[in-house]
Amino acid sequence: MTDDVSELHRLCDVAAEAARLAGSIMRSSFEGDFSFHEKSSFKELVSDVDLQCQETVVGHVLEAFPDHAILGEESDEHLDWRSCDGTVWLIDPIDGTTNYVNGIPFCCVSVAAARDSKVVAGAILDPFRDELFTAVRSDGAQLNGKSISVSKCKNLADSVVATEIHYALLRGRTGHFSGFPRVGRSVRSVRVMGSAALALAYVARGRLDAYWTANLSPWDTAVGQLLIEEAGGRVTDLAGNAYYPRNGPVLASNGRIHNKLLAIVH
Ligand code: 2AM
Ligand code: CA
Repeated sequence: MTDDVSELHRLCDVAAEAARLAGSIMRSSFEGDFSFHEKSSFKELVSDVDLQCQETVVGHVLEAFPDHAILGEESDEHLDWRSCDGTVWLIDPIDGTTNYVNGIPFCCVSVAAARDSKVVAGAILDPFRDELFTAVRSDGAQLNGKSISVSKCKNLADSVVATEIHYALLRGRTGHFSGFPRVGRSVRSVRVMGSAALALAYVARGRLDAYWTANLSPWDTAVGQLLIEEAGGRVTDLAGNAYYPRNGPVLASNGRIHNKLLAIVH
């Protein structure tokens, strides 16, 4: 292992440790008496548990690397992570907050480390199934320490894909919905999971063949994109252009059905 790779593994280990700390808060507070409120609209919630998890993750990362920069979903300021010098961490303390608040145990914590405008290592933890997805750039993707790869599905008719719905509707992005019936008719089934990061991890693991949506944020996709690419899949915008974690649409797949989906998603 070169120094460089071992350095990236160190980032991955710290991401995984931070995710485990947040995961244990998520589990112990689940169905408990926490409070939550709306953010910019009635469709976006943040709970006390999100804030506690973010504080814990940030605390752990900064203890290990005091001079690194932080972009967290629940931070007051959202810096442009690609213009940061050195290492920047992209943190989603609970991805799937609406699921969490409703007592639906499908959500995760996502912690990524990026350098030179690229995500280089990260971890997604599903604390309810004890599934830890990890990836290191150019060194593969793993689930609980075992290598994972995307599905082999080649035909849309055999594929199971996932998406999100609500934000697109509110912002008048009806284009997402004009593509929806075409996708629905072409694939075996469409799922709405409610946690983008965990759905992306499922694409990397081959449980879903693809995932697309009209609008996500950088912390939603940072680890998921790396997992999928390291597991042999492909991530682009909805026009097939190169993707990096940002505010906007995304199409992630096993690669084999990517072009067929691109042709019908928008
Ligand atoms: P969150 O739970 O961390 O807010 C379905 O709700 C998915 O969309 C979740 O992954 C959710 O992340 C994400 N999401 C929620 N609000 C969003 C927003 N305003 N923009 C983009 N993605 C959002
Ligand atoms: Ca999120």
